[in-house]
Amino acid sequence: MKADSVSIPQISREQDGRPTAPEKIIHLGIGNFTRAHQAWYTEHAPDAAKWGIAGFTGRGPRMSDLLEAQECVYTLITSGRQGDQFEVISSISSMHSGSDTAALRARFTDPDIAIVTSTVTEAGYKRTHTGDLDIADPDVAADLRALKADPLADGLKTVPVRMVAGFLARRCAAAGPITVLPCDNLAGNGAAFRKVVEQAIAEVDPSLLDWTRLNVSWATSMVDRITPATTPGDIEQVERVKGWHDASPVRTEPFREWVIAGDFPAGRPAWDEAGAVITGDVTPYEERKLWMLNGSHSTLAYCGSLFGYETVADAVADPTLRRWVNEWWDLAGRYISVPTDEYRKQLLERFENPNIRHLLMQIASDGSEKLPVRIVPAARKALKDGAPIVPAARAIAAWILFLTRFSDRLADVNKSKVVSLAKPCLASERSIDGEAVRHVIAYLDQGLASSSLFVDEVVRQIDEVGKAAEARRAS
Ligand code: CS2
Repeated sequence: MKADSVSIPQISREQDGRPTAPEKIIHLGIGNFTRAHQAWYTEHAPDAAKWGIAGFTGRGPRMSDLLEAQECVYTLITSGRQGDQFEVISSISSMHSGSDTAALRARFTDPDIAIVTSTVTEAGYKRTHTGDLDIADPDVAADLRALKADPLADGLKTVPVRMVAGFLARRCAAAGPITVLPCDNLAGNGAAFRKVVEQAIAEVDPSLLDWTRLNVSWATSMVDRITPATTPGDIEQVERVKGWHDASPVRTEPFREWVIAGDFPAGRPAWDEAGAVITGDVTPYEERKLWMLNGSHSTLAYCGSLFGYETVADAVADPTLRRWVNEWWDLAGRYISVPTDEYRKQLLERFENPNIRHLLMQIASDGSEKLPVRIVPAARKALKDGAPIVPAARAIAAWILFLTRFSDRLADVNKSKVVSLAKPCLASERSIDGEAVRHVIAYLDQGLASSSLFVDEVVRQIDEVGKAAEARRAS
């Protein structure tokens, strides 16, 4: 197949990759992260030839269109300080739009499917602040109605209800046990996912709960690999270096980590032989990763954008921002039960990687869903202990400033709500409205909002971060 008039051949499975493996894993939410992470681990497992992934996109069909057109293979560019390495990943066997519930149902009824994995983001769980399924969400409500009326309903929009559709089909087909292994960036993702799916089941057909109790095993995992969005430069580089056209290569860092806890009654790839850690308790690793890596990422995303930087590498090179990151790590590190010294050094090196252009704007998206899992838990602990709270208040203050300054470029699933809450905080040129600030904090966490000490510190930090950003932009 020719990609263009200059006759660059398109990447293909036969030429550049492996034969299609039989589908045994359903993945919900295929994006660049999964392609650099779970698909990499599956590719590098010794039994890769037996474990193919049926990929479903999270939202629109874009990624399935791109990958289907090139037989689901793509180039992974691993960018370290020393340069780039290229490899073809063949572990995705088929691609589908997330809304293709018929294709999803067909996979669930297949007894060979042993695992469902997900990277649907915090927002994809459709949770309320209490972690329950948000049945007032219009998409959730519409999906529940549709599936209740017709167990073969197509075009479902929300992940918890899509899972119910899959389980209904699997029960009907008596296709046997299955493991659900979420790979989303939130602590206790197995229990969190289970809760919303079981609540959706209770709404649609409570009798299915007896089946899921016997047939579904809920695993938990911590995932890590910094993976920016694909750029035109990545596509050009692959053409130049490898001599094939790939419309959707993925650039990632050399570092990767996957810690998994759970049972796999229908088996799993030998991911551990590719470096994944199988353990009984993921919690300390999840907290270390979420609070330290993702918490400092969010701090850099908001503060760094206000300072006028575009990438993580640029932001972390700024002495003030680097100090703020270290202060946040001091706060979070107190509450993490696994070692953090080496981890901190490694994080700095990863953030500084000059060959990864990780855009702050990409990380800044969906702060309303990210801050509650990245900043709030350690902030609450510090407040309770009387420990320093400034670094946590600073992250939230920077988010508030960011919401007011970048509302035109902001991507957030709760955008209109959070922007309207943030705007009154800085309604007057001269002063910050403490009550309005309390309301924004309450959106993230009621406990923090009920502490005047914390609210006052966020007010102070809005002022300090704002002034520091102004000074930096003026310099
Ligand atoms: C980032 C993460 O975009 C973000 O919010 O913090 O995607 C981060 O790069 C990954 O969790 C790294 O594993």
